[in-house]
Amino acid sequence: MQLKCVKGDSLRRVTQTKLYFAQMKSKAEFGFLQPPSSSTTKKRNRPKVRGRRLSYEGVSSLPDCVTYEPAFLPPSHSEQLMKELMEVIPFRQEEIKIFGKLVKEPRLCAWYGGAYKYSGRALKENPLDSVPQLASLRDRISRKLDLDLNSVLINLYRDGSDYIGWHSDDERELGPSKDDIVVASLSLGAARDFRLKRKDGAGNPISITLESGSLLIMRGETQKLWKHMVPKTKNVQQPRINLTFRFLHQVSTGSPTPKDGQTKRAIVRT
Ligand SMILES: O=C(O)CCC(=O)C(=O)O
Repeated sequence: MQLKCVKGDSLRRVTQTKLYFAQMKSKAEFGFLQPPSSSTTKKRNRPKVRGRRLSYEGVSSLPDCVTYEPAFLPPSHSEQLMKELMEVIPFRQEEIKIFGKLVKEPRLCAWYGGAYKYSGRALKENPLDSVPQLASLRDRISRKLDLDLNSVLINLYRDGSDYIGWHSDDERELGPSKDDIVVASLSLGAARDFRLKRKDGAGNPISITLESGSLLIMRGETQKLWKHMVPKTKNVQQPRINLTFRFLHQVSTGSPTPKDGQTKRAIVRT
């Protein structure tokens, strides 16, 4: 099995992850990818955010600008896709700048799309169409949303100790407009909690469990008004892949700015 561009601890954990997959392969069964969702939301494990107990009301409490489809892909498709992406995507552990200091991201990632900058890191253009599995997902989700998504940030959480902290995806290159940033988030593998909290501190944070094969769509003012995160957990030992499909303005190529919050074929596909 070929490993690309990872070092030290990352290499060890990716190797373990890949070994894990190889073992499962030999059992010819990926049923383990069905999430132990109840264990991730046990009452005693509910964390606090600034002293407040998180709400676990689930899907019904999501804001209007966020929708959740638990079974966008059937289990057999999700399992096959997870295996294939583990083989073909050259996941790397990147460094980002936080308060002027370079730190390793607590997960691995890969970028496919035009050039993009976030957290002080410049992501180079990398054609999404070079990976047929990604192109096919992009097309399917784009048709669903009637919007041409043209990029994807892929996160690999090797186990429950990998996470992503509070943030919003509000970079100016994202769209189709600044008041309607669309992020379509597909989850594969281990189920993980996903949290949302208002930037103005109003209300309780919300937490839902993102199942394998699920599609969470954030749009409208989600990125303007809310932050989101995937916390660490001791209850998850299996890997998870998350693909966040985005609409990226190709600023440098002078692509037209979309009108009315919708754009069709406005972006030159990478
Ligand atoms: O893994 C997830 O579900 C969230 C990923 C995310 O927030 C991001 O890539 O910006």
